[in-house]
Amino acid sequence: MTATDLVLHHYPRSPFAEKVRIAFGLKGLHWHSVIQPRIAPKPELVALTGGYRRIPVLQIGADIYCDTRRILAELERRFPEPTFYPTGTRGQADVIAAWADRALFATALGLVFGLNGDRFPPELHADRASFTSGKFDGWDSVKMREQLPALRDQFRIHLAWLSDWLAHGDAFLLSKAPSLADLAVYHPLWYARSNLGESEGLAGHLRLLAWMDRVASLGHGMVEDLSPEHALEMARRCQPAAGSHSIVAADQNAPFTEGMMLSVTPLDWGFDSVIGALVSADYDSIALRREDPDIGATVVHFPRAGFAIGRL
Ligand SMILES: N[C@@H](CCC(=O)N[C@@H](CS)C(=O)NCC(=O)O)C(=O)O
Repeated sequence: MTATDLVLHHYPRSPFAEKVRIAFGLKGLHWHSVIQPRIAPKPELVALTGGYRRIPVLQIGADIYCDTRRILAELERRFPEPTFYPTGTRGQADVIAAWADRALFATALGLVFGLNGDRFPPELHADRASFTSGKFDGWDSVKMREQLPALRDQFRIHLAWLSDWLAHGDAFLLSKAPSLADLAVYHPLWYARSNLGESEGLAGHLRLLAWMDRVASLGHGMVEDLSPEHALEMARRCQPAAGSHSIVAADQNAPFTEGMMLSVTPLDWGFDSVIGALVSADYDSIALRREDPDIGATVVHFPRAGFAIGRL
């Protein structure tokens, strides 16, 4: 393995991980798969991130990319062709992704847990209840089931919007070629379809199902398994890449200076903060450097959309 190899920390049933796996397929990339646990604790993941436990996480040497928004931005930077943004789709694709990653995902998740909640182990419910700090009805199966009629309504509306949209006749949502919008809209529907089949309205949307099959056929790229120990060893052996070290000095909140200690915390769920010294920041990305007693220095990269930055 080399310092620029792509290592994805994930687990098979994670919808957000599926977004990245399909992104690998779209770009035809070779990557290494590290399977992480579905519930905390995740010692071999947080050693790399400094506390962030969400899935997926992309590791390239000692650079650690958190959140699919930041992961896809990095893949686009390193492997620009084929692009996630066919001509004219930047901006549109980002707005659609923000809707799909929150509203569409939350509806699909609510439906799966509302219908199948009893089949998931109690440890998963307990973990997700603390992970979401009381959102989603405290992850209580009975309360989640009570939400089903409302969630079904919402899901059917979402499906109808998407199906109407595809009436334009192009193969993908924003153009003849796939874009980031397709990846983002696909993963919650993949999650619903793989857990619930085509009930809950999908069966009535043949155009949408055909589009899902087209996205699925992008595949997952070329994948090789890797153990968590090997991934940690990789981080130990590598130095974080120097990068461009650009810092937006006149930030809207307060000036940023290289090396200042900051925290970065998700705004939606999984509110674990990562603390580190500022390496770089621009309008939609921020990177912190931290030292782990076992693996040494890592730089942890986040998007700014959906994250709060705190000054220590
Ligand atoms: N906005 C994040 C969301 C990530 C997320 O919520 N992932 C889920 C799995 S699909 C998660 O981490 N769940 C808790 C866990 O797996 O520990 C992203 O785009 O990566």
